[in-house]
Amino acid sequence: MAHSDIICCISKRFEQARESGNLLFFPSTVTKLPALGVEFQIRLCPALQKKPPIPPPDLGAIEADAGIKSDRAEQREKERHDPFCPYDPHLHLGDLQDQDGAEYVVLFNKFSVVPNHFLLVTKEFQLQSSPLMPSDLVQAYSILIAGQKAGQRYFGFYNCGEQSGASQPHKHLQFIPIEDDGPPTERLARSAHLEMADKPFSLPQLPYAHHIFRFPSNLPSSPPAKIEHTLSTAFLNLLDLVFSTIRHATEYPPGKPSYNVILTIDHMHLIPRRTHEYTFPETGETLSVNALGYAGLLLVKSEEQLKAVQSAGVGNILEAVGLTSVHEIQLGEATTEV
Ligand code: B4P
Repeated sequence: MAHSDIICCISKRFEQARESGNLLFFPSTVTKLPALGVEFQIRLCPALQKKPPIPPPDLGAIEADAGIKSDRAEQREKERHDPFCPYDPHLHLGDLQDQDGAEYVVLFNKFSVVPNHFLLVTKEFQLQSSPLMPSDLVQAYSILIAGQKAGQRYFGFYNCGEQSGASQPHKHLQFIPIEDDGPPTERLARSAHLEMADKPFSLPQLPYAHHIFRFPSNLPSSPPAKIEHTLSTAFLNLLDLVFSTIRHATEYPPGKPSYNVILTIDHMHLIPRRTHEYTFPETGETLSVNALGYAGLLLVKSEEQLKAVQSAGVGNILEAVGLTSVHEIQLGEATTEV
């Protein structure tokens, strides 16, 4: 299937899936919160408190089994609860395959807070804690290009590792439509003036560690081999910086590093993560943060949580669940015109 076929009827198919009752849509309201030189969006969705529970996957055991790579381990993996295999056919948008044979299914998010939120899932089970492969990146970017050509803009994100905010261990990237020129932190990245166009950079006004790469402006119309090379090189360079940031961090949790990825037509952002949730000091309540938080889109499930976020400050929350920005180990620092 072509990427454009996934995009073309998405709104109609979203409504069909919703009407069938197989896709659950949770209404929400958005509060804009100016912080760190940009307007963050805090989405309040009380209805999510009634989201049906999904059996928690045994992440530790799955990682251990993947390390063993025996037939028995593979069988055990398959037997565990995996919402993407087998997937719900009512949520199925199509299949994608790249020239090297890597296969994917595209599914609507079953628990949608924004319309047309969909997932790119590896057909065979792969670990969510594994890095993005060139084929993952190319498929994701091709979806963004198809959206752009159809006049529908999306951005992609990937929650990698136990502390990243991911809840499902089967490898999947997610896509959310962008209403305007956002998401918010992408707006900041776009306004950055770079001394060296082909080097990773960070934004001085953001207190948390993050690493961004700007793609050449002609990338969407470049030959496939150039797209693959650019995306893969960018990812590896940014991942190196994530590992380097983590090595400099004190008290980083043991185990595989966790990080978030945000992919737009113009940039790739990687954000190292220390922990998946923020604990409000006054109440001890927690707030889960995934890649969307670092895109500038936080999700809260009650008015109290919204007030608590406003009082704690978005920058403090993102710094606490990520790592403190250490500019001297970064290759480049941008100056922004905001
Ligand atoms: P993960 O990477 O594992 O985790 P997540 O997006 O943080 O979602 P989580 O499941 O932790 O939900 P949460 O209450 O925090 O992604 C797994 C994805 O698979 C999720 O999108 C999940 O809904 C989806 N899924 C699970 N079972 C499925 C099935 N059987 N078939 C198809 N898809 C399935 O957040 C609730 C929802 O709000 C999530 O969808 C989340 O992505 C979304 N969300 C979070 N912040 C948001 C924001 N600021 N704006 C809009 N949406 C937001």
